[in-house]
Amino acid sequence: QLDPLPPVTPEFLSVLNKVCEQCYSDFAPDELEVGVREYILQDLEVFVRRQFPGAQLQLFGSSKNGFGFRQSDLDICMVLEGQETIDDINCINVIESLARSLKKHPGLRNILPITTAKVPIVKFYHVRTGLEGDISLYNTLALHNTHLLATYAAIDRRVKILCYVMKVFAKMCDIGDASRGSLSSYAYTLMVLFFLQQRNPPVIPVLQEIYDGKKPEVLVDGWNVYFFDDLKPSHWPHYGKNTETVGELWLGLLRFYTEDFDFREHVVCIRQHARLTTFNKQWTSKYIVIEDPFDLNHNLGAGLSRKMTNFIMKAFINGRRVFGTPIRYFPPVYPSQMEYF
Ligand code: 3AT
Ligand code: MG
Repeated sequence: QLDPLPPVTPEFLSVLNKVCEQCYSDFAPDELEVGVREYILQDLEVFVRRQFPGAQLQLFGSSKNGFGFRQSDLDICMVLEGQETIDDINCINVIESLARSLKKHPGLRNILPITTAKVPIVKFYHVRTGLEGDISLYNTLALHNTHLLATYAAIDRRVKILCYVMKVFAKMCDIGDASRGSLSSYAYTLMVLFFLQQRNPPVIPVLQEIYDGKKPEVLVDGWNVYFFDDLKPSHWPHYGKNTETVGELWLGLLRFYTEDFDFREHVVCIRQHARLTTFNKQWTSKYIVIEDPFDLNHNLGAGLSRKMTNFIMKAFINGRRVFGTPIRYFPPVYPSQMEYF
């Protein structure tokens, strides 16, 4: 049972909006930092090519999707020229030999190959910048979902700000670390995008549903990664119709996931506007179900325990109360764990 919220005044909404805007300006990296990431990538590529002559390195994740923080990790994908895919055994071999080679790089420390994970990686620490990073192999779907997120981020400034606010909220509530049993940043970003698609009028379209005639098919690892990536007002009838502020949308999001969205029944699914049910997907045993936009067999909530699910839902319920109850404006103070960024 949720407590009723007091009526929101225009003054309060303006405070809420300031808090959201401030959160974005406090954490968004500037152009210099973006350049540093590219520089590290180039340097690593040159180094790695001494052992793997055809190696190509690409950044993905939050270094590229528009929702990066100053201290976000460097997610790097490596492919070998002229080689389309890699099998599991070779993947582990390459990861191990890549790790041995990176240990000789003077600018890196804490080289650690992780070959038991679903996606094998080599982790590293870049001494001069203090950034952590990992290199995975042929993580092609992740490159495509990064591009999808970046395209949504470019449609409307509010998308970007809300995704930042959501990530900060998740880290502050300790519900944003998949390696510790909660959900990844990627999962929370999908929740924000889904909310913005379902808002009335919608803030963003469903890019995977915009095409003329038959849906184009672009297959990667057996999945269709097509989406419309050059949105103009003429492509979407709702363009510019939603004029809510970021503050209104943030409170709207917390209310949506605590008051309206029925987790038992529905799937968080950004690839179609029509509601997809947990029954359709045969995913009824989980309470939080988030479908990957390309790998349709992948539920990002699959690894959540019942306890963690409750913990996450409680964070949203508290968030609704805290952000839905008027207070005077004060600059946000982030707890010490925010040094993570
Ligand atoms: P941070 O700023 O690093 O927290 P991020 O978006 O970079 O946010 P991660 O570093 O956790 O998030 O993940 C890097 C990318 O890997 C993001 C997404 O393209 C892909 N990815 C992460 N988790 C999943 C997942 N469970 N399923 C599919 N792709 C994923
Ligand atoms: Mg990352």
